[in-house]
Amino acid sequence: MDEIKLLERLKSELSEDRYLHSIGAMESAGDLAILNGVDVRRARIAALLHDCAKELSIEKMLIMAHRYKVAIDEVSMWETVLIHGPLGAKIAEHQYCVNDHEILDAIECHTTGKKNMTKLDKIIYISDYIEPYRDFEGVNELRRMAMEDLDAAVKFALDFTISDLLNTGRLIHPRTLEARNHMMILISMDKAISAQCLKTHSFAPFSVFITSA
Ligand code: DGI
Ligand code: FE
Ligand code: FE
Repeated sequence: MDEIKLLERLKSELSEDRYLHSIGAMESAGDLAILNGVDVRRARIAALLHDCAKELSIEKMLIMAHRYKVAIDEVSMWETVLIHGPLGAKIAEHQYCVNDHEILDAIECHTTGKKNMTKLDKIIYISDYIEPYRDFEGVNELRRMAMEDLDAAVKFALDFTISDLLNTGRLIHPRTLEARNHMMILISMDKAISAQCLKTHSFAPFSVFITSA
């Protein structure tokens, strides 16, 4: 399906607000893709479809999860909002004819994140947060951060989500925690490598591990 057909179909499936949110995410994802050297078409399609399962009733979600063999883990059983990511990937594949696995993976993990996210995964995760229709305290700061440093923005957004989950007494999915820990380690490693490169004027990044061993 081309972008126009996807838009038409999605519009008929979603409420106006959710549709506008999806269009907003598509625009933000396109911008971030250019800045990060990611295929713009892929990023736009993934962002457009990321919430295609979000408005299904819980009954329909469970029926479709069964049909498409989406496993529902213990946390998602209690926090059913988490099902729309993995189920959305299956709906994108079977109902919107998307067969690009990088797009499907980005839709799948857009709510929790996961360990080892690709650049595309990160772009979809953060576009969902910063798209132009989103309005929460700190959103402009996060928008600026995302344009400058994708990893820092993803880590910030994961921290924000986790504190919100703690403050509101909800379950934290292991993938949310894994994503946050992974991003923190990645950023710390980058900092250590940059510091070492500056110190030694060397561009051999692995020297940091050799000298600190
Ligand atoms: O679908 P959207 O509303 O556009 O945004 P989303 O898919 O990022 O998030 C949907 C909700 O999922 C949002 O309220 C945050 C929540 N969420 C993210 N990670 C977790 C989570 N909820 C629980 N209980 N546990 C998580 O680990
Ligand atoms: Fe979502
Ligand atoms: Fe969303």
